[in-house]
Amino acid sequence: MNPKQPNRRKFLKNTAALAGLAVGASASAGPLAAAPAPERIDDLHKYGERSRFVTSQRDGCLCNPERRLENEPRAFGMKTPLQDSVGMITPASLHFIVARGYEPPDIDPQEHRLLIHGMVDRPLIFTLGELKRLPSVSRFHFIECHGNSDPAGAGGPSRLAPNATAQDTHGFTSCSQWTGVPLSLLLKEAGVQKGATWILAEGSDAPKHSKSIPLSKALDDALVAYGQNGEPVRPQQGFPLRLVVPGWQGINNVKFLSRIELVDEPYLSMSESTKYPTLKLDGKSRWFELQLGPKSVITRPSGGQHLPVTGFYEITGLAWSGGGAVREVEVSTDGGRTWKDAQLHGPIARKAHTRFSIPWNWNGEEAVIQSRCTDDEGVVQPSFAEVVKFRGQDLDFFRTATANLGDFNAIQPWKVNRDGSVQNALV
Ligand SMILES: Nc1nc2c(c(=O)[nH]1)N[C@H]1C(S)=C(S)[C@@H](COP(=O)(O)O)O[C@H]1N2
Ligand SMILES: [Mo]
Repeated sequence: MNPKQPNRRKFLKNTAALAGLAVGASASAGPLAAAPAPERIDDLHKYGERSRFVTSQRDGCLCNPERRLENEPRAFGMKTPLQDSVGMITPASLHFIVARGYEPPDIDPQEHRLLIHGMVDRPLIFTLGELKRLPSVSRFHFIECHGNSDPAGAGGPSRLAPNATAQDTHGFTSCSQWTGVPLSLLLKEAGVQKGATWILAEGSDAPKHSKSIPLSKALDDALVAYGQNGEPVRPQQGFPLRLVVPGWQGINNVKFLSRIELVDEPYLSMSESTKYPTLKLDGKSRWFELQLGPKSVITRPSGGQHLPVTGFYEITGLAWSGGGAVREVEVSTDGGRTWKDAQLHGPIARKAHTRFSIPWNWNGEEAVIQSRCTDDEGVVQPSFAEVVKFRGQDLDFFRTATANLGDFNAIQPWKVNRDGSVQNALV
């Protein structure tokens, strides 16, 4: 045994910050896999795949476990592994999925049509080819389910669990670059009639998911998207056409978009009433509060991760808001007593995920780390205590609620324990 070994180990520990750089550790490539078969190599040259060592994946849950109608499959949700994310874009394969229990329809884009009708001068039918001839825009936007990060209802148990990951707590948000035609352009072509105040957007999946959206929003920045991160929108995200309604609750972003009707009142269609837990006919629910508030979450270090040594770490995460661009993100490493400005990584796009980071030296003591987003409109992300107070609820309410409340945007604290483990510290 080499007597110098223990000292060397100690040295490594103490200079943990630069351990990866300072030592000429034996850089082994590890075991090599057998080369793929020639046909497989040809395929990979044509359409790539990620390394077999990268295993990050979506994770599933049943959003509403009880069936409400006969013959209705259970709605399902698959969450994005935010804890593994880098940058601001979600790869399409990892974009979260919320579906009414049905697999994406197998739509032939040649056959697909978009109908615009109702209170218009000229009802129009567009093929995909016709839409692609029109002037296009590409914009970064997040899509977030209003149930994301909600500790109430079905999301509760895993959301509140000490071992919850950022995927468990915040995985119902993703960000893509969407390419398509501004809806305002299509509506102008059709000629919106006086008196029309809402649109009803409908998809062509089995339950014909539909949603009423105020005309003002439709004319403002809604997008009829056929592209996602440089390729056609994926089936799980609404191939071949989806509505993108920037910064508003996910439910508005109708996938497999096939019909837009101009109407003079909201329709409260089946998917936006019976399937929409926020809307309960109890006289107290907040209807038509559609814009999502400022939110952020530290993705590294985050729940379930582990800090192997003391010393330097970059704290990094994502911030976003339906209120526009992210103006500022502050980070606290002392349980919210003091806050420091994090660095925002560009491009900082409106109603898009924004990556932030801040350097941190972990001294080995217990630490509670959290982030706080302020958006363009000056709205600041609230603490859990503030949300509870504002809504007139208590913690038990969150533990026992049977439905998501929605729009829960409280600050997410993670606790770093002395042994380097990181856990959910929301409650
Ligand atoms: N056609 C259709 N559009 C839909 C849905 C659906 O089930 N069918 N789910 C809605 C809900 S509730 C959300 S949160 C978003 C999720 O979009 P994603 O699955 O692309 O992440 O799509 C919305 N649009
Ligand atoms: Mo949703």
